[in-house]
Amino acid sequence: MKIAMVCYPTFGGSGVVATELGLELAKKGHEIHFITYKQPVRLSLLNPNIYFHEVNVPNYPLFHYQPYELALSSKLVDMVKLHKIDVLHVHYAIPHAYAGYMAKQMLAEEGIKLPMITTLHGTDITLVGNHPFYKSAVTFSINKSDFVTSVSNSLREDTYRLFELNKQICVIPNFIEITEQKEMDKITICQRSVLAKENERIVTHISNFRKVKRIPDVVKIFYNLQKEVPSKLMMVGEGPEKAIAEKMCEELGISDKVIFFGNSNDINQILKYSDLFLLPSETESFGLAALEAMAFNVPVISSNSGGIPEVNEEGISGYLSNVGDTENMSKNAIHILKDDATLAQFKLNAFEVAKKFDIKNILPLYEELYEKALKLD
Ligand code: GMT
Repeated sequence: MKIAMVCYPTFGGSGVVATELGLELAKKGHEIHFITYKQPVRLSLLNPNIYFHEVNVPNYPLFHYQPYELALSSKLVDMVKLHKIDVLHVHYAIPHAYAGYMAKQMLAEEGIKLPMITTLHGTDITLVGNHPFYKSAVTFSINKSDFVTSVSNSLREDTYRLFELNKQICVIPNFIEITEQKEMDKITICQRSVLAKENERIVTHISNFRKVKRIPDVVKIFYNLQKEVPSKLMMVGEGPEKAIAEKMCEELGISDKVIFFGNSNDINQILKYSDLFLLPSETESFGLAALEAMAFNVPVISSNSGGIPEVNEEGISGYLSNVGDTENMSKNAIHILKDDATLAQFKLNAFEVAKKFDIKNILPLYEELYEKALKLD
């Protein structure tokens, strides 16, 4: 099949999911065309069957806002005709489903059929899409998609609750490529000693440092934890809350125990040495970052909101607490890290739970959907 993938190319879950899905489909012989404004961060163009088409939005001074949707829908029309694309798969509804629908309509005028699948990822529904300024257009474009998927049951429920939809939403959970232990051992770019002393535990948080991630909670949990268990905190990512976290660490006198990496392409190296992952988010449709950690044997301390309970299993792969209950989160973190035997058990469990989301189990669900889309009249 020839599939066009539209996504956000930056660091962030939906772009990562789209990229990994495209790469895996390409390995199976499908031809994948990424259409977006920049090469997605995890996309290597050296893979056979992978193509990247950049959407250019010329800067015209008359416009206060440059019309990205227009440029994207035009590019889609051109690429579909040029490469004879069979199916369009858009990730994150805003504005991709809307631009996709416009492309579909333009192509229909020329007698070209383009079935469209929209995958809802989270904030496109729960935070941004739900805003009154966007709601009508988001509702319209979801209803006009041929198939709609969501990355968790929780997100499906939220979508039905927040929008008036006449479409069925099919849940296809996010996935992970499972790296076996011997493969993990081969990751040697960075030494553990660069991150922490031998007697220190390594605690990690990875995100885009937005308000929804409750970054101050990450710092509070770590502050309580390091009083009981010698440890270091790895803060990976960039975003508006990063400066707040740096200031908090300084005020709490723990700056020497916290490393701020910024955006990193070496997440695997950091996760390989991590003992605990913190995800105290306000809401999270899935929590891909937590799953990525679990696949590296890292247990998770998280909030119990949104789709996180579908990924992090209470008392098995980690613990879940009410949003903002940093005392409970700290207590649970200390419990996991206090002795080696407990930590070893949680590490094993985290990996076992992560295996349920092995890409090998999830990919066929998407392929089935593409097949169905091809058969649409
Ligand atoms: O978390 C973000 O703010 C980024 C956002 C994205 O689209 O990149 O993440 C959402 O999609 C991810 C992939 O499906 C999910 O794992 C995240 O839980 C979800 N974020 C939220 O719901 C806040």
